[in-house]
Amino acid sequence: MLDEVTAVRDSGLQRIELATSLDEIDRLDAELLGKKGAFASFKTSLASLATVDEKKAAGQALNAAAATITGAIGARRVVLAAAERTRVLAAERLDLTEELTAPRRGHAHLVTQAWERLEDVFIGLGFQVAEGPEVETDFYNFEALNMPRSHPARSGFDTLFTDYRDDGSVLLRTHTSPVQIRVMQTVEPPIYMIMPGRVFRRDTPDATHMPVFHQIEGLVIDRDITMAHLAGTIDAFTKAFFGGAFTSRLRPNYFPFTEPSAEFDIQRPDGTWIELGGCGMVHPNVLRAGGLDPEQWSGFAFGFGIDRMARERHGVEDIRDMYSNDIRFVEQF
Ligand code: FA5
Repeated sequence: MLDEVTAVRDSGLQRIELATSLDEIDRLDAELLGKKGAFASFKTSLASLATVDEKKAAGQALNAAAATITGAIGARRVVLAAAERTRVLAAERLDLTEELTAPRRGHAHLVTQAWERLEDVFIGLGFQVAEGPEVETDFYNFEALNMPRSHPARSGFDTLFTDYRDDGSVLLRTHTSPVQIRVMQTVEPPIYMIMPGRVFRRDTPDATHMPVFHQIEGLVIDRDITMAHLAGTIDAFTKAFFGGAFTSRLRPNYFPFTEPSAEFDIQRPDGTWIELGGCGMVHPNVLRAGGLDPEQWSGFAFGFGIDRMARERHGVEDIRDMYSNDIRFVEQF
């Protein structure tokens, strides 16, 4: 029996030393020292020894081996508990120095860059910048722009209405043209103003359309302003924004708030054309709605899509990509 005790003690000590977790130590503790463990069964078999001396010698050896095992388990527990604690602390540690040591620089969004560049170009041409509200009244978005309630051109703007007052009189502006009226009502001519901003339409997103997009409105009111001033301004702008290899043209069109009206296209260096916006001579009814006398003042207005310009300038195929929030796409510009 003494040999057996020694063998169990030695193999036990070895396994304790190799244990890598507190769970494993608990299992070994039960297996060796527990009520149904190896040492408990040795104790039971003491009774079967023949002489008192044998019992005494085996009992002492058993107690000594059990004490050795108990000590080894306790010591290994301390080591494993410390390792476990270090591991948990490392896993839960918040590395607050990370941002300081590896800063990542962001930059303005593609559309914001185009917006700011447009402002720079027009400020260089002598214009000032104004802005208006995104939630507008029917009066500013339609009525004052020569589109009374029954006007068929209203249906060309897929309007998003608010439920404020429930009569369709408060809406999300469908274009930046209402800011023309707000400017005329508050600024004494001569007026050389641009009005960039966000606009909303119930348009289904596709490669060239978004339901929320951006326009830049232009308004010039002075004495004896003609269509030639409009064409010259648009061409100067085209070259300043896109580069000297681009030209522009006006194509006859219809807008209720300008007469005559035109669509404004630019020609790429490869000879192809792309439509960027609308323009024309401010309609007398619009001047009147803005509180100006059409006999004294004349002017032109234009409205371009900023998103389409950003798309064109950077060769982006699908306007939706600019809003996908895919950092790999946005970081290219
Ligand atoms: C207008 O909104 C007129 N207010 C422009 C205007 C101003 C004409 C002043 C005359 C005088 P239109 O609906 O065509 O016009 O829109 C102008 C430009 O906005 C378009 O040429 C296009 O570049 C852009 N645009 C229109 N709808 C969308 C859309 N869903 N997504 C992105 N860009 C759009």
